[in-house]
Amino acid sequence: MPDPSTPRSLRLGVAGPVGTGKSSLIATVCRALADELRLGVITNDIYTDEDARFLRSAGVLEPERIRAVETGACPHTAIRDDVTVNLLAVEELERDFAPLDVVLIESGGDNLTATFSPALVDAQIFVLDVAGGGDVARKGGPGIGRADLLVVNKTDLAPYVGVDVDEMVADASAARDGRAVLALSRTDEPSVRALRTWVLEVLEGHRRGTHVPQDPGPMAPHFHADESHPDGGYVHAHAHEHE
Ligand SMILES: Nc1nc2c(ncn2[C@@H]2O[C@H](COP(=O)(O)OP(=O)(O)O)[C@@H](O)[C@H]2O)c(=O)[nH]1
Ligand SMILES: [Mg+2]
Repeated sequence: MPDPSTPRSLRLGVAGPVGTGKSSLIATVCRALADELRLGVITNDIYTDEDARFLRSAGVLEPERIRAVETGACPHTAIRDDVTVNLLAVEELERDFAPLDVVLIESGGDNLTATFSPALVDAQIFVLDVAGGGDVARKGGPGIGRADLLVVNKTDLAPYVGVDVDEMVADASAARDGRAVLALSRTDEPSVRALRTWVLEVLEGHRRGTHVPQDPGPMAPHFHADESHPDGGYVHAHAHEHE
């Protein structure tokens, strides 16, 4: 039986479009904190366990502490609308390696507007990269606007893609009403230390009971063109009731 006096792990979601560096960021967090915290990782891929295999091969955590959820189509659904498979995976991991301090959950990364449900995670990071263009932060969306932390990733590439990092961070900060924004590169030590500090602060708040999970809000209604519908697509609205 778990000790009821020990708070359960901090469940930390990492969302953002494919290729922005979510798996790499998780590897970076594990590398920075594995000596002092007990960590676990859940990945979400549509058809494969590629992210889990990448993280196991990075050697930053015992391979058994990294588990893959295969979501089938629509990976955003598994982190937002029906979180059952993810919750079961998190709870199993917490039970098998009790006590864990932090479980990192990587989203399938299919969509710029996908966010985690607060029923699944206590806090979430949204990851953009400079290669996606300097104006993407300005375009907004629930993750960019209201995730607990917005990461502008791969700043080492900025000179090659003609992006002004300071400007991108300023645009992002404006879109977030001052919520935290971090310019990150895995090759920039001070930025990795800042990420580590942020995770430790959120964990501290979670343990003290002062951290309040936020719901960034649902993604925009959208179509899947290949799904059969008389109008040529299936409206996939993810309707939620909000207070
Ligand atoms: N230059 C650079 N490349 C990075 C950085 N972080 C990740 N990448 C690369 O970006 C690509 C996508 O990273 P990955 O973590 O798999 O992205 P994910 O799809 O969001 O999980 C890979 O080729 C990584 O090596 C970074 O800080 N700098
Ligand atoms: Mg990944």
